[in-house]
Amino acid sequence: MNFFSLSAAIMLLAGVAKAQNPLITNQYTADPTAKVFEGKIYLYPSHDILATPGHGRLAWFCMEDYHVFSSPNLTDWTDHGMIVSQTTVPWVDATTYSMWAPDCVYRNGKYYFYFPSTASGGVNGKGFTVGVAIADKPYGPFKPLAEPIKGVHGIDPCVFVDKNGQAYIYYAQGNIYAAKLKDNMTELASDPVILGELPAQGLKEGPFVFERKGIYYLTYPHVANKIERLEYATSNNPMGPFKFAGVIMDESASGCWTNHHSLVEFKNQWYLFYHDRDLSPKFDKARSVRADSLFFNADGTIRKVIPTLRGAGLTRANKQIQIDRYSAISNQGTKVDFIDTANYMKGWKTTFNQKGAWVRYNAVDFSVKKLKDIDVMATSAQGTNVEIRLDKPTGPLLATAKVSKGANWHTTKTALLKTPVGKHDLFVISKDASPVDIDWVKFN
Ligand code: FUB
Repeated sequence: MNFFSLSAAIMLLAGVAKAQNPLITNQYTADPTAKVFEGKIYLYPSHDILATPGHGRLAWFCMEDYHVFSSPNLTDWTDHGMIVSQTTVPWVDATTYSMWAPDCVYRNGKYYFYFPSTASGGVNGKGFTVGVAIADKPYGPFKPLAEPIKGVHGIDPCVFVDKNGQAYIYYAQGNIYAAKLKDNMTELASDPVILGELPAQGLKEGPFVFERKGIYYLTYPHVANKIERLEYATSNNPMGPFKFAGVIMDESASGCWTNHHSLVEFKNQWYLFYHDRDLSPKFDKARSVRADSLFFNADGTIRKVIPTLRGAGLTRANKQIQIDRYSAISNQGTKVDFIDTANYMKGWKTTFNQKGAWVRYNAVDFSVKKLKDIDVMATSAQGTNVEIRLDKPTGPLLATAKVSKGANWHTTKTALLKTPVGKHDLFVISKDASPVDIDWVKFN
């Protein structure tokens, strides 16, 4: 690797290595399709950007390209960079910034990336249609086909390849449509039909189909009330009829109008990938991808997923542990806010303003050797003491950090009283009433 490609690789890794929610914090990401390819999780999201005069429709979705990300462990994420752009697809009208929710599947040695967008006048009718880009590797390079798929009018493509090799395409246009695909994966083999057996009222979009233990699951966002929630229906046939089976995730607590998702099994655990507006609290069309564990009941029904900040990945003790992505907090005296409301991408801080206030942060990996001390990145006007304990508020004391008084953020280094091994939950506890803001803690 030469100097320039090494620097580029380091840049792509920087800022995206997150074990918590949201997963990607250096750009907006939405509509996550997660797949397991070559032993890793590959994430194919949409890429929200903010429209500016002359570039996209103001105060609306604005998406010009796609990035692909991968992770060997749900903790370390690599951004492989841009794979398809509105300017590199021959049929896309590059003034529309409408590269909406994509999917990617593997078939016969190739990776097929499906994406909706708006065609230049005359191609395949007006409005959204679906194109295909093909690669030899899950991270590209992807070569877009010159024309979109004939006969598909809609958004949010999902392609499912059944055990017998038959491929199906699902997409949305108010309702959810399904059709068979030919073996070439780029042409319809049957006319699209509406899956009309789903709840009749309210927008349905973002279909994601998979099979588990002989049950075909059609999962989809649905506006059953005022904004989208994630629902699912099941069938014994990929073309249906599907029977409504339940809600996977309730409407967003933040009020994000859309949700869009995928389900994936990785290393014997199922995960739900979805999105919310973590990095854009005032504008819900600049979204961020999240992941949480998902569980099936013995009868194949899906247990509702409660969104967490902590997410699904283990956090290594010697990385910055963002305790504001907590697993639990004390009933009183703990608050989480943005560090800088002028730049939400700087992330969050935890404020303690009461003696005994605490944060629990689950699943820290202490398999790192020779840990000697801990850094606490904090600021406290009057100065204060912060305890770090393992597993419970009265668990083994690792250190008491004496945060000195002052207006600036600074790290306080404290020698460890014990060296933990294995996987533990971490408690960070305020020992005094004087307020303190904490950005992160990190073992060295
Ligand atoms: O990202 C644009 C659109 O918002 C998607 O296509 C929908 O599923 C919704 O998430």
